[in-house]
Amino acid sequence: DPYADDPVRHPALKVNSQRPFNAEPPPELLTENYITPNPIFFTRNHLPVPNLDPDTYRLHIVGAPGGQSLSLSLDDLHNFPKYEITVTLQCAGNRRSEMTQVKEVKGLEWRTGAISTARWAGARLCDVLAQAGHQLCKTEAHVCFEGLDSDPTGTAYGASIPLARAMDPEAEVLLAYEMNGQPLPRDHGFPVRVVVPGVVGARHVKWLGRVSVQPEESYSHWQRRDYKGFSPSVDWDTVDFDSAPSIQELPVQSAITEPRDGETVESGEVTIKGYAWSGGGRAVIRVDVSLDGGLTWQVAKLDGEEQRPRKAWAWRLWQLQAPVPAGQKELNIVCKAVDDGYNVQPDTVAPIWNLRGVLSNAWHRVHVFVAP
Ligand code: MTE
Ligand code: MO
Repeated sequence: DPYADDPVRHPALKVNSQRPFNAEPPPELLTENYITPNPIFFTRNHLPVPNLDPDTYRLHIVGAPGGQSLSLSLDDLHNFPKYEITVTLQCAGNRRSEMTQVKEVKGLEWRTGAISTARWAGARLCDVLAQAGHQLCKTEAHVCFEGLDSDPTGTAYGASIPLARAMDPEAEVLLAYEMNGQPLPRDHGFPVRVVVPGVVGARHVKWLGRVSVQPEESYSHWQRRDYKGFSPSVDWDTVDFDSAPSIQELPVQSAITEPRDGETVESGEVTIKGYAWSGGGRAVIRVDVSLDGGLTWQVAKLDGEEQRPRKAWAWRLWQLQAPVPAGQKELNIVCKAVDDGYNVQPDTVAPIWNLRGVLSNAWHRVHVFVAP
């Protein structure tokens, strides 16, 4: 069993798949803390977790023509200036289970928990690439990442991001060796992973082994044949993966974490909690909440760290305390977020349905009963 050596996991996690391990925290735990504690941070593995020795670990950086290739130990990486930033990571498949309700999709049944937030610390990718002789270039180029996890045929997990993002100091792409002040846990990429703020989880390659700069995107299955969006009309017989760009920045997202669907709430006052986040460093400027299925709206209070313009890498948690309208037996609670580009979430799932069930960001709806 190639998974026999996987680490022990926290019992509160809701497991979507045991081998490879995929799990999310229950919603009420997810928004209990602005920074997600490491043991309940959602986990998305495609392969067995490699067991890497930090003393012999080397990160290979392929040098630029005229530059030099680097073979970096963990100590070497610590010798680069250290940066620490708060970044929310979201899987492209977060909330996929709501797409399944419209029509079957291929993928893990994530509910609202394939998203978490941590303080990540490490070296900046741009500093490491510069040492290997890389510079911004006028022609198209991509930075390709390879993981040290691999399938029985030896194929490793891989992904890429545009060189322009990798070289931009303002984009703050990290080669992270710490998560919330601790060495990375094994499930989250020990000893080194990529953190690409504002970009879909799939590009944050864990157990990083190799970095190279190439004229084209990574040839990895997960870059080219997965993590792309399509029209609702496209099915598995007609899909042409080369026709769509790889997902990089994600659209604006929000979800209700309390109360839970089907719960009974007290009459009088109800407290509604959730999270909101947008890709590309776009800040969440507002979350609207409805108790009547979207007929009338109230503005929620945003909690969490203030955000830097164009560098809003982390989510906002939000809450609303609202009187339960007298005589109501049920509430149809809805939330929707707005980012600083005034991008909004679509109101329903059907028009954004896609065969892989990615980019599921319709208004989140929770139906509850009011105690008599
Ligand atoms: N990196 C490697 N090497 N192998 C993987 O399976 N999964 C990716 C990404 N990096 C993956 C990987 C996907 S799809 C996501 S959403 C994030 O890691 C999840 O990161 P987490 O498990 O730390 O939450
Ligand atoms: Mo993912």
